Amino acid sequence: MLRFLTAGESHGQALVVIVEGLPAGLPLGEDVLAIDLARRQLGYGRGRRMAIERDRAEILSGVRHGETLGSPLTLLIRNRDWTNWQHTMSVAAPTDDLPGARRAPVSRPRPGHADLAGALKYDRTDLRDVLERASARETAARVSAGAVARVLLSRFGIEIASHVTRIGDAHLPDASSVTFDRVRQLSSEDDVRCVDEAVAALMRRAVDRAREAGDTVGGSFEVIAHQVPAGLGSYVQWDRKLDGRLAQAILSIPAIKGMGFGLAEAVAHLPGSAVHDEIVPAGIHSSGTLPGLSRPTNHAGGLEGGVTNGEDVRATVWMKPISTLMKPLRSVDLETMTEAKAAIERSDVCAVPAAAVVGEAAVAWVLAQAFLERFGGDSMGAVDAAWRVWTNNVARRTTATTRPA
Ligand code: EPS
Repeated sequence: MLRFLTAGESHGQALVVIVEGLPAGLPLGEDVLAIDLARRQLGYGRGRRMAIERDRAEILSGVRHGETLGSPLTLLIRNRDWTNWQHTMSVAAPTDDLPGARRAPVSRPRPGHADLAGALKYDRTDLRDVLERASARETAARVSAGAVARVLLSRFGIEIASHVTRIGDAHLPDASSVTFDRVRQLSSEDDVRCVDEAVAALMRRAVDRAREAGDTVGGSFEVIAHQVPAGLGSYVQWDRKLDGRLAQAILSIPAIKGMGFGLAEAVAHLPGSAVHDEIVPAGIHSSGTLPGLSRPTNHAGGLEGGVTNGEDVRATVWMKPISTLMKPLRSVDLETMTEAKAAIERSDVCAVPAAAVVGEAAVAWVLAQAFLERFGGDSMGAVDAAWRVWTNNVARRTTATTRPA
């Protein structure tokens, strides 16, 4: 079973990830992990923290001479900001010589953040004890795990990309018509990652307006996984359905409030004939990964019955505006139980482009899990062999010329 856990506070020393269940023999190095970590740091509307950090995952275990060993992989992402927080975030109990926090305790929960619910749940009075772990900083750890998953998937031709479809009132008129190839062409240095330059300019303006108003702005993005084999996930049990598993991974990203596959919410008002994707014999080109078959549309977003169907997996995701407002909303000071403005922490005005990169990591992770459930083994040699059997079988089943008369 492929699994990972993360640890680390936003202003603690580091984030740590332990990944277990990788087959031995997968080529892996730190440079490839750095690519997605750098992409996550970008984005028009990001705050000052991103100017401090240069996220890089160090591999502490599980790899030798450039290949995985089958043993747990440990990744360490140091927080450069730690030097400014070592007293406030000190592990040791405060003493007379070192009185601990240099920053005042946080007592005014931000509406929309985990502050209030977390303080009650863990019985903490300084909300910093909650917000440090609830912070979206933790997504750097998830992105490094997702980058490992991406390395595995890319060996079998599976690619994942994302694009921003809305920021505030600026949106693409028809995101579903955007092809994977167009999304793949987006530069990793693009600060909005929208396929339409005119819409991107409006998106930047929406962020500027929010910043000037002391406000924040949300949006939406789409993650597309390309060349996904059919048959990942299963319809036989509720918790094996891959759409449900992808949704769990995506909805657990901070500030994500909803998502849908393919047509998403439009399935609620269109007739069945306009929703379901016809199946036709392929000419020279099949639409997805099934030779001999083609789907003229992909409204299902690559999943039918909770199982991948060979088309691109397409997930649209909605992100709320970040909850730290420079013009704060009303809250209650939990020390005095009197009305007060919510606390202000350093934050971002908009993190939709960054969240899209985290969304890619979530999709990569779940697909890699499902891939190894289907084709897994202790070594990459075993995985490669299982994959060859599958691709031969699919070709035999779906190509008319090879079928017996
Ligand atoms: C983030 C790091 C955080 C925030 C942001 C995302 O750093 P800091 O709290 O030091 O500014 O910039 O987190 C939030 C907006 C949030 O609400 O938690 C990161 O690394 O992505």
